[in-house]
Amino acid sequence: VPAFGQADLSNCEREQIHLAGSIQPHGALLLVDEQDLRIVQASANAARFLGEADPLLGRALGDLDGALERRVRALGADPLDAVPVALQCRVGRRAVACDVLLHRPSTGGLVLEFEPAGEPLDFAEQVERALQKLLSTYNLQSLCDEAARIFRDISGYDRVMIYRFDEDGHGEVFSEQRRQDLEAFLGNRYPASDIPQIARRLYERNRVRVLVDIGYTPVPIEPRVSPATGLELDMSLCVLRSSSPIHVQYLRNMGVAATMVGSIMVGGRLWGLVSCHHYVPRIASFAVRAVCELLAEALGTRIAALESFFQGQAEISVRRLEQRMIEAITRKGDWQAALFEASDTLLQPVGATGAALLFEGQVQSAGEVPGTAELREIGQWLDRQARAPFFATNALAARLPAMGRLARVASGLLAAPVSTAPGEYLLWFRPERKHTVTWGGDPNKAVIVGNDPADLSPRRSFAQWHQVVEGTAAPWSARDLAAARIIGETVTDVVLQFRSVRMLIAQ
Ligand code: BLA
Repeated sequence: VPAFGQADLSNCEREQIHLAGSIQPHGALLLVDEQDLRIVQASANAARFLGEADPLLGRALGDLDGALERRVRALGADPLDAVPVALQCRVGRRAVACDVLLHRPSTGGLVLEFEPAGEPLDFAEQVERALQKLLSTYNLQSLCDEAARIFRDISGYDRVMIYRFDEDGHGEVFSEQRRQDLEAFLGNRYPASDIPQIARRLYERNRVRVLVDIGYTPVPIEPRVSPATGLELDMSLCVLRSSSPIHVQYLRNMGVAATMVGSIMVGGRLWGLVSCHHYVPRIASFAVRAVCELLAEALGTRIAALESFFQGQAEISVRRLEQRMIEAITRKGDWQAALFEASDTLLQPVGATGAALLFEGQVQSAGEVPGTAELREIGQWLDRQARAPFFATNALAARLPAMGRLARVASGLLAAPVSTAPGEYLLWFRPERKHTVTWGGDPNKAVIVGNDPADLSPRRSFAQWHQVVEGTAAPWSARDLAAARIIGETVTDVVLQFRSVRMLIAQ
């Protein structure tokens, strides 16, 4: 496992970023013993930052600031493990106002992080207006556009992106607000490997990260290993934590000088990020970060609400579809026409771009689908598979190489048998992801995808994404599968009724 700062592009997925052992220099960090509040570890700049002439190790916190010590003691067994607690203090002879964040790391002791106090800002009105706007938005795109505007207003960063993950962890710039003269990143796609799993898990806990100046020299924590525990400090929840050098290089190659990134959590999962870039160094004070954290939380909650609303809508429209088909049968009408006449109801709940019905030797379709001969071939191939009630893939060509030439329209396939007879299926299709996005420039133009962090860039990432998603469609979500399953079962019922009605008539 590569230690912090030792990773290259071949193993950066496993870099121990929470054991950074160093901080950014705009603040200072102390680790104190939880019992006697004596200093066990300190960032190398701490004495100077706190205006202390003598070395800090071994001294009591109260020796630096009696009031701070009393307040730390008063916190007692507050739930410091999950969220840092914010305090204020004044340090040094000039009594410089500081924000102090206090938390209990998994490796023991108490961490105190000192930062210059931000300007006293009153966000109450702005926050109220922002929440009202977020709550009165009824579709995902306008919600995220509004959120990007709000974050840019409040944070003042040059660029704010709402970065959304798909089921495979690949990312898309879903929404963007930027300074007019900056190149647009809206719509760009990046592979999951740009943000390692370890980092994603960290971001579920630490909801706002700030990099104040990409050009910084990290300040080491001394001693690196705690003499009390023999462990390196777990910096998961430290706001001053040094960032992975690989990520810093990535940002440097983009010309970015400072970032603030917030986590968007939906249903307990990291749905995406609010990623703010600035082109000169920039500090986001504790107050600004706190407001952004709150708004990111509100955004996640609103996204969850919209998603469950759409889920409800999808269920309703599937029920209507069912009704239409049953009515068609009872009126001796054409249930297949009923299924295809409002093709949106057939496609939208499943998130498909095409659908086809293979039934009694006939083929009907809607949207983008392969040709009739190929559809029949797929049906025959499905017959030869173990006859599960349901089949799903997002890389059809990997399962059925003959379909490679159809990747563009049919990389994703969902199949529900509609009867026990061979070759009778309802099919849904999705296109290859590669072809679902455009990019300013030729994505196939050679881009070095070697092992050198100096080559990291959005262009390289996009080329990588292209390679990774070759021959695959966006994966079917649990929701897509559920909707398809319901429609498939409905059609199976309808087929049964249709055939028994026909038999009755024939007798
Ligand atoms: C972290 N990489 C990140 C983060 C983003 C990106 C948003 C999270 C930063 C944070 O939350 O503070 C990626 N940033 C992007 C992308 C854009 C952007 C795609 O602005 C596009 C506009 N990074 C790589 C590669 C590796 C890598 C190939 O590109 C290694 C496999 C590693 N990325 C990497 C690491 C982190 C990271 C280790 C964690 C940084 C940290 O928190 O210390």
